[in-house]
Amino acid sequence: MTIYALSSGPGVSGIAVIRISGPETKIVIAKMTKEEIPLPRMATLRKLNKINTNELIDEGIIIWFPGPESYTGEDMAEFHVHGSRAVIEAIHNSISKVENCRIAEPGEFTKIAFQNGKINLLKAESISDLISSETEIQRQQAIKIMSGKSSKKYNEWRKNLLKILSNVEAKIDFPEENLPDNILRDIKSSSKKIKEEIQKLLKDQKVGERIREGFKIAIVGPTNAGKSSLLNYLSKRDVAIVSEIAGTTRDVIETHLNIDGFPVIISDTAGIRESKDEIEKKGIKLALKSAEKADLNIVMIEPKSVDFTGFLNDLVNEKAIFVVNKSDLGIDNMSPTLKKLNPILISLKNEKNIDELIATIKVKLKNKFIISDDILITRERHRQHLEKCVQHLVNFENKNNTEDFDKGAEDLRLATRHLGIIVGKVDVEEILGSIFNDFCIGK
Ligand SMILES: Nc1nc2c(ncn2[C@@H]2O[C@H](COP(=O)(O)OP(=O)(O)O)[C@@H](O)[C@H]2O)c(=O)[nH]1
Ligand SMILES: [Mg+2]
Repeated sequence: MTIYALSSGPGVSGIAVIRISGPETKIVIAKMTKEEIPLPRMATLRKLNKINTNELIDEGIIIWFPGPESYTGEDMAEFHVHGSRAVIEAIHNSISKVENCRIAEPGEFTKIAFQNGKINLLKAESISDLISSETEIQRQQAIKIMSGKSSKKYNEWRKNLLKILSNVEAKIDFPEENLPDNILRDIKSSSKKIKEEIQKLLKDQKVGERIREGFKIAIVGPTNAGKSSLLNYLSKRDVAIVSEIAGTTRDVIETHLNIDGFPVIISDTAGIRESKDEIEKKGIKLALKSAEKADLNIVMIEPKSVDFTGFLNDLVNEKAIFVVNKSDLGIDNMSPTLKKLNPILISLKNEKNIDELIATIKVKLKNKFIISDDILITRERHRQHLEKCVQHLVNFENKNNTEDFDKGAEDLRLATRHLGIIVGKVDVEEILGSIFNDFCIGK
């Protein structure tokens, strides 16, 4: 089967790139150009005609990539044509008339590249991350994974575990030959070393996932403090309704921001107070949940409504920034409890001191995003397999008896398998769908 799709972004553009991959690629080129196939990897100007009628569609560049030296490993071609909807549609239409050609599914080019051993699973995922990266730090992270340091580490752990496994299996196969004590000790200490390295990686504060998904900030506090006003100010548009009527915000309203290259998802929440209104009560519950899930809470209060006996007290922790809004109304006597929290005094009305708040947010973000290691866990999928790998290694360590060796071998096999799944070195059909479906068509 040969697949084709628009690989450049949708919409009108100067140039659009249509990619074709599969055994019929050469036939498509021949039928549409009625000329000889261009030299491999040489940008070649050609007229593209409708198949069957020979009517000229457009003139463009064709690049012919004979397999296996191509992205997918199959025969491939790129048509660089003028980026109008009509041109793209006419070309798609013509290719579809060639037997065995069909439009590609989302992520299918990359899936074929993976299936043909051109890239591993981590690289496939990082290509998807790079395509969807919106901020500088997301791009840096995706390119880091693409360069393969994480895969190298996972493969190295896996290789070492396989070596241990072969020693253990030798013991099972030839029980009469006593393994020297030092080999037994070596087996244990190398598996322990790998386990500890993975555990260290797992204690990463989820930086990689945060960068990929966005750092969560919740604006919480009592009603009417100016939470929705802050969200609107930060996102530079009216996302949330601002009103002097207390209890206006009920749903959690999220917007995505780029703060100094850091991806942030900021959410405005319902003001917290005692309420009899069922819907408002639901909103308050959601607000408290958002605060709990967030990486950072901006706790907004106004000078009049500072009561630390209730929920505010629960929000005092290291992920909170306390902000007193409406400083334009005058702040006479701050309570000692509030003073201790070093609140930032701002006025959204007069746009006073908001710079300081943003600077504080940035410092907190930077502290959370410090990456000391090149190896990053960027997806929950990787974390889960690493955690399972550790579990099996712990099980292996707990088998002290040589009679337990065949069970120990199974522990090691499972541990290895989980590392293999991350890079795609085992039978992974079942997880492929979920990964490549995240792609858009043409990738
Ligand atoms: N005087 C003054 N009023 C403000 C300030 N910020 C917001 N407000 C007003 O306070 C009311 C409540 O604001 P809102 O953002 O809806 O608060 P929320 O309930 O916490 O979301 C609105 O009438 C705003 O115009 C400020 O800095 N000073
Ligand atoms: Mg509000």
